[in-house]
Amino acid sequence: MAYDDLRSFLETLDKQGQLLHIGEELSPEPDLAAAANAAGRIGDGAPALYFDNVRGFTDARIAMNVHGSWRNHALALGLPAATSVKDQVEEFARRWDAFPVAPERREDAPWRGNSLTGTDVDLFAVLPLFRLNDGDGGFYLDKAAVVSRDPEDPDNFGKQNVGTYRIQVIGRDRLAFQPVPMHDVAQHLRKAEERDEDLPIAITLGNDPVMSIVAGMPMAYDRSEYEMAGALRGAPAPIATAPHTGFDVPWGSEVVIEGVIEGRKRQLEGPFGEFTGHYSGGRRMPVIRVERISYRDDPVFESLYLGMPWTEVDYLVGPNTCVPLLKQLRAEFPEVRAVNAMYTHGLAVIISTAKRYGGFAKAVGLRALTTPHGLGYVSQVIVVDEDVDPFDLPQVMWAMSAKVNPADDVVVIPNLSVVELAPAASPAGITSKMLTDATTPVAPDNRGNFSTPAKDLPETEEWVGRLKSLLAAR
Ligand SMILES: [Mn+2]
Repeated sequence: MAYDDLRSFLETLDKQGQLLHIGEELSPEPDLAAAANAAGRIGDGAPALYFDNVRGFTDARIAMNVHGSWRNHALALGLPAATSVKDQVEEFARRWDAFPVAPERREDAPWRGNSLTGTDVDLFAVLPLFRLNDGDGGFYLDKAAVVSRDPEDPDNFGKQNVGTYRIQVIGRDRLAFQPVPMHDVAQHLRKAEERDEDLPIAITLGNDPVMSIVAGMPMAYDRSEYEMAGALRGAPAPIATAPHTGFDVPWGSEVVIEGVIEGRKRQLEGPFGEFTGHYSGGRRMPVIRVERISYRDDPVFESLYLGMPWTEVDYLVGPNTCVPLLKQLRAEFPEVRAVNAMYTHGLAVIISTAKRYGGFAKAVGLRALTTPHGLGYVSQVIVVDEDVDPFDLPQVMWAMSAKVNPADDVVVIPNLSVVELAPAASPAGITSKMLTDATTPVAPDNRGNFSTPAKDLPETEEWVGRLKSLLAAR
């Protein structure tokens, strides 16, 4: 089942009991964010939240926590709600192989129905804005799919990027924008600024659930997120031409905001409670001038609470970070079995791999640091044997405790790149990185006294079944 817009997905969530409509009158602050924060504290079955009675807003519809549980993430991929995390990641990896699936261009985008242009542009007239964490410096758009093109190669569909970045509303027609240097939009902006140009941009809000997943996915620079969305949906992604920029944007968006990043201009942005569980302070960031807003009738404003994990953002970017790392590593090392990059957007990553020869596991771990995602995130890598499930943390801790001789198996490399938001980096954007080889050494690496592994008995699996049926029959 492929959803063409947010609304059709919300209907399915509702039918599946995975959407909670809160109709009682609430305050925009702190109720909306506190409710979404609480959704992350009630367990893995948490529903999406839908609000339409918010004090001070006469006409607001707000959706939060749409991807904020494994049940909702499964439904977003068109899988049964009860699908396990492991099976969701495996199915995601299987669908990846269908890339590229060409998008389907449609003419009748519903957001063409309403627009504000020129001096009528007013973000506050369209969006029911509210703050998320109590130390935030303002209102944020934190779940947008942002479209930009390579100014040196604007007709290249693959280099057109769709990404999620943090965006602060700083005026009726002004936004501050954070392009992390490792992300594709930063390359677009750098090229535009080198040419002394503004960078046109389209910010789409309230998208179909797979679009939100691919917009946060670490893909190679020239790979199209729309073609990946088609692979994950199992159906071409519906796109339409944005009226002001001419960019390809999702057909089903609730709101499409178009304008330019003003070249060589910076303005204070922040603070903002981040996915790291810490605020990032105010910094000078690029500024967007909004020139047109298009929106559907009765637009739904989608937002996402983030802060101390786990919150919606961790569900949203968990599998979409694991699978690209797995595929990028396997392209050179087919021995790689699984990658768990679920922790703080992959600042820490666990990889399981078979080994060809002594030293091989360290090579796999080092390669993870130089994948597109590794350059900006992967700071700690733990490599485990092929029979350790990296998603099973007791097994990982067994490998850490039994297989590691710290002097030989822990490698620290100083002064590598990381997102400026990483709290432990020093200076911001620079960090040392640690590789822990928690695999059993193989020849010619003859270190340790590992002798024969004590594996589960051959009869154990049969006994698991027998014990389960004996228990069920009690
Ligand atoms: Mn891209």
